[in-house]
Amino acid sequence: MAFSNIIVRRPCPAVCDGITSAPELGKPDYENALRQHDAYIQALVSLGLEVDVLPDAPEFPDSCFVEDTAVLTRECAIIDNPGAGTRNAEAELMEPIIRRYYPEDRIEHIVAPGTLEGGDVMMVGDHFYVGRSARTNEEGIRQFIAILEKYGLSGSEVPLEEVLHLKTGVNYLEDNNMLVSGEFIDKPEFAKYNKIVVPEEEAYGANCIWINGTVIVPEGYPTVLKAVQDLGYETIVLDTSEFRKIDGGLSCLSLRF
Ligand code: CIR
Repeated sequence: MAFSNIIVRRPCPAVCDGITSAPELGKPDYENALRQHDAYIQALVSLGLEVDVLPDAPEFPDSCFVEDTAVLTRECAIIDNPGAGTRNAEAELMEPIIRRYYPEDRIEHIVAPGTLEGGDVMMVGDHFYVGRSARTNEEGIRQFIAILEKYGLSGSEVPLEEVLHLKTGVNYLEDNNMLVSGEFIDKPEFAKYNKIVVPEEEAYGANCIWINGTVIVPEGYPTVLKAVQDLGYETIVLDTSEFRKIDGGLSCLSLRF
């Protein structure tokens, strides 16, 4: 598997008012968020990817987290119905962009009362794990799996208890390697993978992204970085501290396909 395209959206000034479960971390600094986003784009360009940089969407504080708006598979694009009220219309905003890349008959939708956010979807080859969370409900998962099956893909539900999105705590690095933290360490559905256990104090570091053999790791998580390097991956370290303040991480900032 290889990615050739990435879609990102520039953070808007209102990013400072993004949804957060950790107000004690303070509000993001907009200028610094832009610098961190610049570095993210540069890293992706350095990996040879075509990066589609969308302009900021000032009316949506969390709109730089494009991952939640759609799930892009090798067979079809699924436009999400985000469960967060203030984020719901971000999916509509993204749809015309996605239509540039997928033919009309390969565009699918999650519709009410179903909700689903892409942060809850983890791709492992042709199988997609979907977290049942505060943002992604049972009906959204039912619709999602039915769409996947129409295209010869498969999906299964993973109930979440603690974290915001599935990929907040578990991420697949290809080659059977999976970074797991917290509630995901002992989940039976992940027993068959080579699990790299992320220590509690580095939990945020579980949100790494694999891009064509290179793993991008957030700055400040040395145990995670070493574990990923020990697996033989090339690594790029990026500072995402401004996005962390509003529960965002490396995967949330892009759609990769
Ligand atoms: C939110 O609460 O929706 C944003 N502040 C963070 C979204 C993170 N996205 C992701 O994990 N895919």
